[in-house]
Amino acid sequence: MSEKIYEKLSEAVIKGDPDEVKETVMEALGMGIDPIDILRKGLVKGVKIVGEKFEKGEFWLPQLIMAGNAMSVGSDIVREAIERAGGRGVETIGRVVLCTVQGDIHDIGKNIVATLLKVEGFEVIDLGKDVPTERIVEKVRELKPDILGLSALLTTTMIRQKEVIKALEKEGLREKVKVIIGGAPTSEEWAMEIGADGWAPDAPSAVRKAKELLGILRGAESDT
Ligand code: B1M
Repeated sequence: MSEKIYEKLSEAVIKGDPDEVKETVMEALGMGIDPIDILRKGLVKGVKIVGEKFEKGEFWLPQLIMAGNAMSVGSDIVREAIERAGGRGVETIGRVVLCTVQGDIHDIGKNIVATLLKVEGFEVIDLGKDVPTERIVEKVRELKPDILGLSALLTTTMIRQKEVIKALEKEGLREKVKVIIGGAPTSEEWAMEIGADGWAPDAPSAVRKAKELLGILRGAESDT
């Protein structure tokens, strides 16, 4: 039964139909399906297929845009459901400043990371997308976060993650904040190469990594 709904979700994203996405996400939530599964097994699966088709030249930019919009509609509903279920109080376990780097307007994944961090008790200050390096550094100085999260979805923008770390070093701020990076083209190797403190392939791992870096979770537990 759930397999069918995941397929329906994925197809609605591929079609770029926000109404169908909305309707199906609501249906899935009504069935009691875990919001994270709705994302992973339904919406993300669909958007990945769209990305592959775009890469092969089977889909064009308008289809990518339509799928992106449909995905945003769906993930916004899922994020609200996750936040509602989380129901956290005012106490926070750490402050995170998060953004998508300059030149990059992909924010669906970054928004999911923000939601899960909030649900797990982090205070999240989301600077948005296409954020210039200077502004990120300025915000680190001003807000003194425990963690800085940098998302990049393009091979042409992941270099900005390196630029931010260099700029933090130059401003004497690098030792004051842990840096976590993520986004489809990034990797553990890239994180090590640029001197980040951590890398995460998806939103739940980003939460685990953040906790691990703040000593809330031990290394071994973080692998589970
Ligand atoms: Co774009 N796009 N796009 N796009 N787009 C990709 C990334 C691409 C891989 C598609 C492809 O060709 N296969 C390709 C990049 C190729 C490359 O760089 N090698 C691409 C391209 C080329 C482009 C344009 C250049 C197209 C053009 O204009 N010709 C353009 C660039 C615009 C710009 O940024 N300057 C563009 C535009 C767009 C849309 C606006 C239409 C739309 C984005 C809408 C939006 O974000 N609001 C869009 C979309 C939807 C995609 C794909 C299809 C899906 C991205 C997505 O939302 N995935 C994407 C293909 C793909 O990724 N397979 C593609 C779902 C999301 C939940 O996953 O973002 O990976 P993701 O986030 C995950 C993890 O990566 C991780 O956790 C998240 C949740 O689990 N994560 C972190 C992310 N950030 C993290 C941070 C962390 C930790 C983990 O710590 C801080």
